[in-house]
Amino acid sequence: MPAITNHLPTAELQALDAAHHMHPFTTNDELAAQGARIITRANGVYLHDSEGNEILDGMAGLWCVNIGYGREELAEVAARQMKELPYYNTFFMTTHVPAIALAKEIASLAPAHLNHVFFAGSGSEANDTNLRMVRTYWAMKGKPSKTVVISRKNAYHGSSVGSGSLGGMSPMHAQGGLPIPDITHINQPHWWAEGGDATPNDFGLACAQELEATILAMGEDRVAAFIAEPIQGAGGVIIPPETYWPEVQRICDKYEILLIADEVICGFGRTGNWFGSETVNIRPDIMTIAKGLSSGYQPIGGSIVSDEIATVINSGEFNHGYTYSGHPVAAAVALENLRILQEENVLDHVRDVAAPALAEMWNGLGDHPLVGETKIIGMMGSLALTPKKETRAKFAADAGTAGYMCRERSFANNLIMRHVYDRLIISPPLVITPEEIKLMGQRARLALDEAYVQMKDLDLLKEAS
Ligand code: PXG
Repeated sequence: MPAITNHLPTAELQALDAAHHMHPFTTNDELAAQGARIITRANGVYLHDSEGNEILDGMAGLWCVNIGYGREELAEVAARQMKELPYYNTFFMTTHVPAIALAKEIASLAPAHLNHVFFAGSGSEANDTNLRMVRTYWAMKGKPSKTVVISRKNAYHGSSVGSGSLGGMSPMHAQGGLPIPDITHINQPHWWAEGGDATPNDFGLACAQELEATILAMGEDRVAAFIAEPIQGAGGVIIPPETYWPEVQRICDKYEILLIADEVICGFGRTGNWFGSETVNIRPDIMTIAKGLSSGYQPIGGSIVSDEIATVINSGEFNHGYTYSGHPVAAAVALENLRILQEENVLDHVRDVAAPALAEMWNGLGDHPLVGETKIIGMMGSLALTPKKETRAKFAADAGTAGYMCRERSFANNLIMRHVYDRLIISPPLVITPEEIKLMGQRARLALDEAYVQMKDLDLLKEAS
């Protein structure tokens, strides 16, 4: 079989890709017509493509390459582990050193009452675990009617049937029969888009109190858990008003509803602490982890579980698990990633250097005529595009048109930013330097300027009526 190498011409690779490769969250016919961008290698915060471009990765891959690309140590650990023990499972009374060591390390980094890890291969799988685990927990405690999980509209918890149901993305629910029963969604604390005339703090409180109203309407004997990202990522980096989380915590405590914090994006330094739960000061019963756990170098996820839940679950058999739960190579690589994060004081770099520089750059874009608000916490930021800041107006054009144009101009200027409808978002590697952040700012502003001119020419700066 001939090898497919990086040295094939771009057009040939694109044709092969279009012929055989179905991409996630993509209109594949459109992609085939345009030709996919082919990433060939990466180092630090830079990606390289098959056309020789060097692209600043403002998204750390998909919010995951926290330590940056090209760390040889992780490759070496993977090679060593593959030679020693490439695979064994953790079912049927067996274990291995990488899974033991990683579980212990995660427990030492997590809040004091979270000391137990159930491994998965991804964030989606981990959230499927959580769904089954919280229902099983209540059943084992003699309360089998507590099956409902409350989540939020526009949340992202993964793409499997369970995690996609937990998520609140309506285009996902529209395909394949989601959500499954006994999952319900309340409003998100997205003041810019949905806060109307309320102050952010009043709106945050009202959103949290919708949780209480939902619990009371269903009866607390029906509700197992509330799941949420401390800061919504894929939904558009939505940072809730400061009134939101304390009220949610109060409500979960009052009605004994388990709190699942989905830390897949927020975990491992993204918000400036080890976990987003620390940043927003909540006390979850379970945390979902993936992405930054291995900085994306290996697929691995998991659930960090409280002592109380683990005690109950461990008293019986939990009929659940994945072939690759605690995969030795993935676990060894994740452990090396955690070593680097700690020994190189990456969280200090975030808090003292990178996050302040990123905030200054990002907030500096607030004076651009397309930008309504800038929001940033730690190393994740968003900005709202609007034709009129004063009224938080939407564009007359279809939602996402402006966002797409800015994203496209950003790519054209060798900066990866994402758009979620008409919000632009960033989430760069945590190790990014002030110089690289400056370059990011220059490219982001150029993208906004170019998109503004295009939109003006196409008469797209009109407000929705
Ligand atoms: N929870 C959260 C909070 C996530 O952000 C998942 C769970 C699922 O993880 P896996 O490993 O199964 O993908 C995620 C994933 C985007 C984007 O475009 C975001 C994610 C995945 C793909 C695309 O923002 N987040």
